[in-house]
Amino acid sequence: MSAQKTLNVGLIGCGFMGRTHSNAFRQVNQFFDVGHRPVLAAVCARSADAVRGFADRWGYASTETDWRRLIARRDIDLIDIASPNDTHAEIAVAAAEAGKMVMCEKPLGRSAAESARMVAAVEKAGVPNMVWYNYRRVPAVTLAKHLVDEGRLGRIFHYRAKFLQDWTISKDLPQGGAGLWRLDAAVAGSGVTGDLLAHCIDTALWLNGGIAEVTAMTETFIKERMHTLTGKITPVGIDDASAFLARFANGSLATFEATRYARGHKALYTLEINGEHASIFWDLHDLHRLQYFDHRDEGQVRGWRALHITDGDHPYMKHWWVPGLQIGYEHTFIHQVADFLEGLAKGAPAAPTFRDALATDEVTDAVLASARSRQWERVPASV
Ligand code: SOE
Repeated sequence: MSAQKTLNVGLIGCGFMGRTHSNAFRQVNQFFDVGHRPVLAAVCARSADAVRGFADRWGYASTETDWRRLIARRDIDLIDIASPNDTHAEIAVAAAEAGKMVMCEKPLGRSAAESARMVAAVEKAGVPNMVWYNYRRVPAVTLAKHLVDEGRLGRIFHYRAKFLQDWTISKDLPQGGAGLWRLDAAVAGSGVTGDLLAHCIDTALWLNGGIAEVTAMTETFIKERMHTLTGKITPVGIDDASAFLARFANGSLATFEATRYARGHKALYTLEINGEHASIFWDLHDLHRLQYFDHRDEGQVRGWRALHITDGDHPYMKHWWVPGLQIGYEHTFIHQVADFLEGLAKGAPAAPTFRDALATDEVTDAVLASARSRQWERVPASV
C-alpha cells in the first residue's frame, strides 16, 4: 500500500453521534486500504469537563470549547459536525469558508432553505463534503441498491418504509437540553419527520429516484412539556408521528411512516420494494439479512429467500471477518468514512453529498407543508 496522508479531524459534539463517528475514524484503517489516515486531532464541545473526558476516552489529542477556534486552527483538515441540528448550518458554512472538508450529521439543515445555504458554501469553496446517512451502508441495503440498479426487480410499483420508536411516550419527559434537544422544535427543526423519516427518505431517493409529490399527516400527542433549560411548561412544536403517501418520479407509489409512539419498537426501520419481477424487504433489527422474492424462480421452489449478507462477495464484507460472521450498526459509520476517503483519493465525491442531502430536506419540507395545508405538495427537484 502506498504512503498514507494524514487527515486531521476536528469533531464538534460529543454525544451519541460523536461516539459513532470517533469509532469510525479510529477503525477505518484497520480494515480498509485507503489513501488517508484520520487522526483524532481535536474534539470540541461547550462543556470543558465533558469534552476532556471524551477526548481521554477516545484518544483525541486536544480539546476546544468554541467551534470557531477549532475552525480557525490551521492543523485541522476536516470538520465533522455531530452537534444538535441548530448548529449545523453556521458551523458548516464557516468551515467551508475556511477551506475545511466538512462532514455533517443528518438532517443537513433544519429546513431546505438552511441546507441550501450549506450546499452553496461547500460548492463555492470546492471542499469535499458528506452527510452521515449511515443506513445506506448496511451491506444488505447496499446489496438492495445493486439489485435494483441491475434491473432485477423490473419496473418498480411500490416503496414502503417505516421507522418506529417508543421513547417519548411518557408525558413527564422534558424537552430541550442535552439528550432531549430532539424534542425542541427550535433546535431540531422538526420531530420524527427530520429525525427518522429523513433516514427513510434518503435511502428511498437512493434506491428508487426522486419523489415528485407527497400528501402527509402529522400529530403531536403530548402538547406541552417542561423545558429543561427554563424549567417552564412550554408548548411542544415537534411532530411526534408523521406519515405520508408519495408518488415517485418513476411512477411508483409509496407509503412512509415514522413515530416515537409505537410502544415496543425501539428502532424498527423497515423498507420494502415491490417490482414487476421481484421484491426485497429489509429490517434494521435483522440488519444482516435481505429478504428477496423472485417470481422468475422455478414454481415449486419459488418463495422468499433470506439472504445472509456475510459473504466475501457481499458489499463491504470482504473487509471484515470470515463468511457467516455478522457485523452491526457501528460498521455502517466505518463504511461511510472508508467511502469518503476513497472518494478523496479518486477525486470523486462519495454520496450522500450535501447536495444529495438537500434533496431529502426538500421532501421533509414538503411533508410538513402538506400536513399543514392538508393538500398534496410537489417536491422541487434539486439534484
Ligand atoms: C433518534 O432516537 C435516533 O437516535 C436518530 O437521531 C438516529 O438518526 C437514528 O439512527 C436512531 O434514532
